[in-house]
Amino acid sequence: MTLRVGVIGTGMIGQDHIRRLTQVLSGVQVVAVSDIDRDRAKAAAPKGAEVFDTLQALIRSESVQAMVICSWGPAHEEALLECIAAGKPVFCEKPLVTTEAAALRVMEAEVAFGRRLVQVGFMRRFDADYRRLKAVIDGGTLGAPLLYHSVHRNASVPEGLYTSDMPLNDTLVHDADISRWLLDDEVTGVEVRVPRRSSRGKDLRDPTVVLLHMASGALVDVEISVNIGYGYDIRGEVSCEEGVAALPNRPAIVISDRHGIRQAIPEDWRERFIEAYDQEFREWIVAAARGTATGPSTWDGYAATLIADAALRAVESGRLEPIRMRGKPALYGTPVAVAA
Ligand code: NAD
Ligand code: ISE
Repeated sequence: MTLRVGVIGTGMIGQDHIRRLTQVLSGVQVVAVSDIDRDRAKAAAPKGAEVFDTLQALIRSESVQAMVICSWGPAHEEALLECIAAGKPVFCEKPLVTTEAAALRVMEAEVAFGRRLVQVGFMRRFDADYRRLKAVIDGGTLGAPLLYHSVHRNASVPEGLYTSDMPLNDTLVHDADISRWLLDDEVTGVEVRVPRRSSRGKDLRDPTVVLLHMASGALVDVEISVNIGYGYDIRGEVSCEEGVAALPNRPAIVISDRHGIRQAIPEDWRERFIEAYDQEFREWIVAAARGTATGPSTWDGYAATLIADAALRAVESGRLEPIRMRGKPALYGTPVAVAA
């Protein structure tokens, strides 16, 4: 069976996902697209796909069985609620939504529907290296995780489009999600420090250092640098009671020349996580064909939104900002225990 998919938002990642859905993966076909910029949607539409003027018409179309949302974060809620009302499985790029109230509305709609329909685009959970790192921690041979160091460096971000709050509500959400998933833990509070600013970022608050306080008592420090210049550099190291486990450097050709011995660094997220995005969609297609969703859930999107909100409060207050999550609905599995 071929899953017939509609895509909303045909910008940078929308186009990349259309490429993988049409040229890389099997069992799936992009039959419809939509973007507030109609010309962009037209240019991105694969051969034979219909271009819709409104997301409502696209989502309700009988030719569409499942949806992929790649519009800007503030536009996600409207599309998600339409998908849930239509009972259609939906892959939604991160962030799930941009406010706590919106996250709760989406969660309430999905819980009322009674089955998981939403998968959030936290692709690191599908990356082979992160999966191996998690297997080591879960295996228990290194003892309890105490500290996690997460480094998230972008070569650059689009000037004008990427605003000062985005290191915390757009970029940090990946580190927040991977920390919760790797440590099987929840975040209970957030601190933020802003060191000397990089002159490369002009008015941006860049870099930032974020400290996530976990329910178990473990601590996570995150470096967010979004104008590092040299490439897309993602690192992670977990310090446990009996040892340390770290993500490997990405395998790459080693060049030896008159400048020394070098390995290439990925240019951006498309290159670094190319296999992870492919795998997240492979797993999404299997679940969506069964009328449901797997992997990062609305609950995980809600948690990331609360963490981003707390980080934005913390950067203003200079204090530890607490996070209070709602009770976890049964639809999303077992709650995490909080340390006494
Ligand atoms: P982009 O600006 O290149 O593209 C967004 C597109 O959405 C634009 O074409 C815009 O016209 C369209 N759009 C906006 N509002 C819309 C609406 N209401 N209806 C229809 N179309 C609408 O941005 P991007 O970099 O492609 O990012 C899109 C989303 O993907 C964001 O949520 C971003 O955080 C996420 N993203 C995720 C990753 C990742 O690593 N998982 C990487 C990049 C972007
Ligand atoms: C972008 O939206 C992503 O999700 C990338 O993975 C991240 O590295 C980047 O900072 C975000 O802007």
